[in-house]
Parts: sequence; structure tokens; C-alpha cells
Amino acid sequence: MNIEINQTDIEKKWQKKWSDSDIYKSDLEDINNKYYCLTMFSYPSGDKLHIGHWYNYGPVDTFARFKRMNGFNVFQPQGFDAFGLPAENFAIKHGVHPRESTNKNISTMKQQLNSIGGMFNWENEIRTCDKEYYKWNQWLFIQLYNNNLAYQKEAMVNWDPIDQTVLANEQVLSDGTSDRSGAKVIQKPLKQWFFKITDYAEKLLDFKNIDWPQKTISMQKNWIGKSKGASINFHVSNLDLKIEVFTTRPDTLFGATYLVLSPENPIVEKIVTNKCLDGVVHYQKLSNEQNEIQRLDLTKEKTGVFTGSFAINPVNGDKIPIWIADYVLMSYGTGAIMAVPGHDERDNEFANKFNLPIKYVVNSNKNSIEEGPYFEKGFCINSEFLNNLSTDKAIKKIIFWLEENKVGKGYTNYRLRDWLISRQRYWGTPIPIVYDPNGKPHVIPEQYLPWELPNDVEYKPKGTSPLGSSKELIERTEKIFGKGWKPEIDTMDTFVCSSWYYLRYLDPHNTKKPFADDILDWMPVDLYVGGAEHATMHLLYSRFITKALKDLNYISFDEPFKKLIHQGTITKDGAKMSKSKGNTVSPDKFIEKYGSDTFRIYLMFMGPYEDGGDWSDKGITGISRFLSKVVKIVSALDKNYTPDDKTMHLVHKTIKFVTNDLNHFKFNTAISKLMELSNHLYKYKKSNEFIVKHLLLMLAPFAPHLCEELHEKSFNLNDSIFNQNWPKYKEELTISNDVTIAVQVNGKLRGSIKCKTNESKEEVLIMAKSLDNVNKFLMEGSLLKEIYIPNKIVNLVVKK
Ligand code: ANZ
Repeated sequence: MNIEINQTDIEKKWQKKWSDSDIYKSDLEDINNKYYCLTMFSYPSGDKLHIGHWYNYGPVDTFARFKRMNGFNVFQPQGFDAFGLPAENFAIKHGVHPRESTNKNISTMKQQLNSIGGMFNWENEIRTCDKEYYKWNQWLFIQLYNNNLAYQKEAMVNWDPIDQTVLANEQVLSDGTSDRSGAKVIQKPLKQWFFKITDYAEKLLDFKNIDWPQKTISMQKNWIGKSKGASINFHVSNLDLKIEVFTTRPDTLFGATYLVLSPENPIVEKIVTNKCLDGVVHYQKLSNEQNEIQRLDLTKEKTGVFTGSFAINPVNGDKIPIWIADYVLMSYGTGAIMAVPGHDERDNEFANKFNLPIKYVVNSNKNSIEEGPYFEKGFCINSEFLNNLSTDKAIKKIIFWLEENKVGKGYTNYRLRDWLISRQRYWGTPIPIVYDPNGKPHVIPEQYLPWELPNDVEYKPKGTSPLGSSKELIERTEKIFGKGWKPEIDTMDTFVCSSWYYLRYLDPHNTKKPFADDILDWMPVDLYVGGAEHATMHLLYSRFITKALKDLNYISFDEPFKKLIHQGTITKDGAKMSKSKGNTVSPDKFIEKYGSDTFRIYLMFMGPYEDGGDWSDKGITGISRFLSKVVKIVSALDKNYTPDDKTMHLVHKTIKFVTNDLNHFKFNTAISKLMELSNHLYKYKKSNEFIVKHLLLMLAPFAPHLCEELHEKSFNLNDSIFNQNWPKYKEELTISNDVTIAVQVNGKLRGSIKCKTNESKEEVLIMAKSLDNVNKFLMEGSLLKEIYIPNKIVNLVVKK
């Protein structure tokens, strides 16, 4: 049988057949062997999918197919994270309504996703910009609001002057620029909505029940930034006021020689003396022009001014000056510190610059009299009842003392900030809040959901929220709530949409609830695959929302993603492939030329999946040749042919390795094993049903179209190869039957013999002795000793 393959034709044929026959529709009622396999959904922002997207979806689909063939009921949905800035900016640039451009982009992307030949559950597709979806974002907001997990406050925010919007801290890069527009981010006070993720700081530090990359766990831990220490109250001299500081080193309290407040701390106004007022106001203005990242820059020269007031150190009654300085942040701890210039580097620099007193209260050695700047843990000196105690012991003792004297307490601080969800942009979920004529916010009753995004909006950014320009929205609000009522005009951060979408995928058409209770047996997601850049935002928000929904009794699990894998980054000439850099490579022309299967395998063959690699199309013809060989092997099917032992051994060994590799997401090594097998089989120019069947079954998850076609042609079955079971191997057959044994005479190699593994010693010795080159020594001398190391070496000791 000579099989000819036209890759384009078979791709079309099978994509249609798969879609018509619904073979990939998962039975969501059946949770036995459920496998929820999820890739992060994509932004329909630009025009097309690039190789990076393919690298996410192709290999994961291979894994999903492998799971299916192993008897799992796989659910692999797709959808679109369709709200947000990229879509809106695209729309503004091309002069069309975001909905129109978003839907257009989605249909292009869907077509491309289909060309992968993925086993996707399109019947469960979601688009976050559809009101059927965002209605439930609003529902989520309301549940959080009603349970004190959503609140409004005025806050200094990161303002992006190009995109004209507020950014979350996570969206500001370390050089103080926006990660999207590249603009220099400035600070601006605004009334904003927040989700109270900080209530979950401690719970979010528990990673016990999830299998995630260690690096991502560390990044979340650092982001949450737990610090244990104490809060200490200092009375302001001559005023009925106290200043609370947070310190991780309360053991150094005897060395606190001045206090520093953050310039924005509201206490500053109350304590600043007339004489110092001008200097303080001027300094506050200067520090306001800088963002947190610049202020925390350790290499920056320290600046600050005296407030004119003094505080009392509670442990020794010392009167110490109160300064303000920009290295103290309002958003961390209490926005005030006790400065210990002997033992804190920043305070040391500051004290030296402004000639403030320095006291040494920690020493590296016990009982040493040496004094000087020392920035590590050690032993207390010059600290009365703490003297000679180690730092850790002294911390415990001073906290006890603080609590007993009611001037402070043990305190744990987290770096994590509440999640700012307000965006002053159009293309997002309207926040379900209206304001009464007195400006008091009220949550919109659920019966009015979805609270629709209006269409009559000037959506180009002008610095205020575009929803404010909608007549329809203002009229709608007054009609329902009464005259003088006003709608909230900010929209939600799109990370709200993605913080729970994995729940909605399971029940996307439910009009009564965000998700039905029984469908939740599908949670948590068994495998989640996506970029490592989401380590702190999306992946932390999702965990928070899951935990909050659990506490609100909507779900019964507290982690969304059981196992997490980050695909590596595909670079082009060393730089990350991305639309903004203009270095993307479109997969389309490769698919046209080589076919989708070849392209998918080529991507997976580039290197370890979690490493990614630099794109070059150099090796793609090699993959093409590999698949042509497979076609020839299948063409050579001869029912009467019996393969030799060596071939059988290799088939079993390959099944074993490929199964193991696929279980561990090692696509590249699995492919090389399949290549090795094909090269071997190709030499014989003949194959039988066993060989063809096993080769195709193993290759099917990698080359789904080709293997479906070859499977149909070879076996005339009217059943998909993906309804067949993954092949099993026999362990004993994976062990090779043949071994080569070295034969030595007096320790010198004289030849070798081939025999079966674990052949008897007698037989091996007979074979060894009969080698010409060995026999001649035996004839010339007398055999003294026979040494045999099983399956390895024969050594004959001969005396001349
Ligand atoms: C006195 C002291 C003595 C401190 C010493 C350190 C060493 P982490 O570990 O990052 O939590 N700090 C507290 N609040 C601050 C703020 N709002 N802005 C800037 N710095 C602040 O750091 C906690 C330490 O950072 C605190 O402990 C405080 O300095 C400073 F030998 O207090 B320490």
C-alpha cells in the first residue's frame, strides 16, 4: 500500500471531522478520571497569534491528548481575555469601536487556534467582554463588597500619563516606567476601589497543597513580604500625640536616636513647628514627584528635613528629634520609623549626613567591648536589661517589656498591598456602584445586573473616565435610582476577569448563577500552563479570589490550580518575541509550507519545554523528513511479516520512555525516542500491524492530523485514534536480549562475543574460548583461572 499524504488536505479533513463529530466534547457530568487541562487564555489585542502562543497551546494539547488516550476525561477549554487596555488601544489606533475590533481579532485567533488542531472545548468558550460574562464580575464585586473585602479610599496612585490611567504597583517596572506604554509613571491622589487581598496575606503564604515551580512560589512569598517585629509608640514631646513605628529590630530600641516620618504621613502637619514649616512643605513637594521605586533606591543620596519637634524614647526617656525623609514610605508598616543609625545602613548614612547622634547597641561578639556600625544580628550592648542577649532573645524580651509597659506590641507586617481595581478607562467591566445625591456609594442590586457598559461613549482617554461622557448611563442611573444619583464611571482592572474565569469555563451558559454547585467537582484545575510573567499578579489574584469564595461558602476548595507549569520564552535573536518589540514570527507560513503537525513537533523539539529557546527555522525540514519516514513505514505494512526481537525490544523500550517523558512534559526527548524508533524501522522496508499501530498511537498526540489519517488508512476503522488506548509495554521486553561481552586474556582485550542476557557461565566460557584470537593463547599455554563478570567481561588467566 503506497500512501500519499497531502498535509493541507488532511488537516482540513480532520479538523472538520473532529468538529462535526463532537468527539472532543467532554462529559462534564462524569467526574471520574476528570482532567482539567488549562492554558492561560489570550488577549485578542493585536492581529494574530504568534509562535509564542503556539508554544503555549500546541504542546499542552499534545499532553491533553496523551491524557485522553490514558483514559482521562479531559476538559481543555479556550476563551478570550477580551477587555482591557491592549484591545482598547488597538481600537483607538484603528478608529473602530473596541467591540468590533475585539470580535474581529477573536475570529482571526480562533481560526488560527483551530489550525493547531487542538482538542479544545469550544462549546465552553468565554469572552470576558460579553455581558453574560462580566455580569458575574459584577456579582463577584458585590459579594466582596458585602463582606468587607471591597472598599473605596483615596490613595496615591501610579498614574500613567500616556495611557491616562492608574496602574497597579505590579504594572510599574523597576525603572519607574509603565510596563505597557513605557511612560514615566507619576503619583496622583484619587478615590479608588480596592479588593482586600491583604486579609489573605497569611493564607496566601501556604503552598502546601499545590505543585508549583519553586521560583514562582518564592516570587509570591517575596511579594507578600512577611516581616516579623514590633510596633512601638513614641510620645511627641509637649503634645498629646503618639507616633507608632514598625521595626523588625525592637532589640535596638536603646539605640534609637531620632524618628523619621514619611513626608506624606498626616502626623507631619500636626507636629511641624512654624520655624520648620517652609522647609517641610518644600520637601514634601519634592518627594511627591518620585515614585516608590525611586525613593527606595539604596544608591540615592539621603535627603530629609527636621520637623522642629521631638519624641520620647519609651525605653530610656531620651528626647529625640523627629525628621521627615523620602526613604520612609507611607504605604509600608506605619509610615514612621525609629532610626537606629548604629545598626541600620540607611539610618547610618542619614545620620552621618545630618550630624545626628549615633549610639551603638549591638555587637558581633558576646562580651566584647568593641563598638561601631554593625548591620547584622549579634548581641546587645549599652542596653541595660538586654545586655549580652542575642538579637533573637532580646527581641522576645523587649516585646514582652513593650507589652507589659503598654508602649508597643509584637507585630507582623506584610509588604503586600490591597489590590487596586479601579481603571479610568472604557473597555472594562463597569463597577456596580451608584452614588446617592450626597455622594455616598451604594452597591447596585443584583436584579439590575448586568450593569451594562454603555456604547455612547467618547472612549479616547482624556484623563477622566470615559463612562462619564455617556448620556445613556447617566439617564439609566437616574431612572432606576432617582434624580441626582450618579453612576460610578471607573471600570474594573481586567485581572478581575481572569481571577475566576476557570470557574465560569465549567458552566459558561448559566444565566442564574456564575457556576452551578455540582460542576465544581471539576475543580481545582489539574494542570495550568502559562507564562512565568504572571507569577505575582494573575496567579496571586486567582488564589486570593478562590480563597475568598471559599470563605463566602460558594466553593469548597481553596486553591485554583493544583499543578502549574510555565512554558519557556521563545526569543528571536535573543529578545523576547512580542508584538511591542515588532519581532514576532507568524506561524502561518510555516503551517502552509510544512503543515501544522510538523510545526507543532518542531516547536516541541526545540528544547526542554520550560526553557523555551531562540527561534530559527533551520531544523524544520528534519521534522518533515521524520514524518515522511513514518508514512513510508506505515505504507510498508505487511500482515505476514514478523519483526525480529531487536525491533520488538525497541518498540517496548520506546513506549516506556515516551510514556515517562510525556508524563513529565519532556516533549523534546520523547520526540527523539520516536525518531530513533522510526530510523530503525525504516531500515527494514517492512512493518506489521503491531509496529504500525504502536508507532501511530505514540505519535498521535504530537501529529494528530497525520496519525488520524494513517490510522484510518491502515486499519479501516471508523473510530478516531484518540478513542484508542495509549499503548502498554512489557517490562521484560524493554530489556535488551543481547549483550556484548568483552573477552580478555591475562587482562588484555582479545575479542568479544554476543549472547543473550544472563546466559549461563558455561555457555559464555565455551563461546569465549572458541574465538580464534583467544584459542591460540590457550593452545600455547595452560589455563589457570576463568573469571566471569556476568554480562560484561570474561578474563582467562593463562600461563605460558
Ligand atoms: C529599626 C531598625 C534597626 C530597623 C535596625 C532595621 C535595622 P523589612 O525587613 O523590609 O520589613 N522600615 C519600617 N517601616 C518603614 C517604612 N515605612 N519605610 C521605610 N523603611 C521602613 O524592614 C523593616 C525595617 O525597615 C524596619 O526595622 C525599619 O527599620 C524599616 F538595626 O527599625 B528598622
